[in-house]
Amino acid sequence: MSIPKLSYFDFSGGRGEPIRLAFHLGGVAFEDDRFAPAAFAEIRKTTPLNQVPVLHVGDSVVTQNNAILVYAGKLAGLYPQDSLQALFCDEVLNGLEDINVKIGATFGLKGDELRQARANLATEVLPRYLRWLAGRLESRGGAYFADQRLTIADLKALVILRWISSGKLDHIPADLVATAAPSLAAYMDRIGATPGIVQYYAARAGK
Ligand SMILES: N[C@@H](CCC(=O)N[C@@H](CS)C(=O)NCC(=O)O)C(=O)O
Repeated sequence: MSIPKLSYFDFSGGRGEPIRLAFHLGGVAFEDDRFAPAAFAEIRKTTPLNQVPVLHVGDSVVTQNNAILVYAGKLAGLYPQDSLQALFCDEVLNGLEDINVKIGATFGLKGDELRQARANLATEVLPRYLRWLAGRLESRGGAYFADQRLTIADLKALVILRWISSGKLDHIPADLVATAAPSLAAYMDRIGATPGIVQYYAARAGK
């Protein structure tokens, strides 16, 4: 079978990025098919649900980023083999996906509508999820979300926490993670300092 091909936007974030990180960290060969956001209107016409990411594997074109991420995590050795630890990992993946959906629902809004929707995210919705994540992390020992080691849950958490903290989301304060869940901010910095992750972004700098 040929190597899997992941099609996603050419930026270092979003639903495709944890999948890229998992393949990279696991040394799994894959085709990193990136396209400019401006090309999405055309590319989406070719995908099963008019969405990305999609993974081309064998004769199949597979949708749903968490399912693809679990597959990548299994190939990369970054997904728990123990069923209970896998459950803990999946719970965090799906909670994080809720965050993607809730922030995504505010894209396209403008003016006061955007301000209000983002204020609701910043004051209620995101702090609730961030505190929940911090609680989960603490209950698993404080270092990782599952399996007492780096898993795909940590990769997805890193990507989303960095996004929330980027200052690029209008009306979402860049210090939201630090103020709502300080332990999660420290966790984000620690996971981000994982040598393979640092090396990945160093290699991507300037591309
Ligand atoms: N349920 C899908 C959602 C994928 C999704 O919404 N992707 C965004 C880009 S990150 C997209 O393609 N949006 C266009 C649309 O939904 O029309 C998944 O989990 O992968």
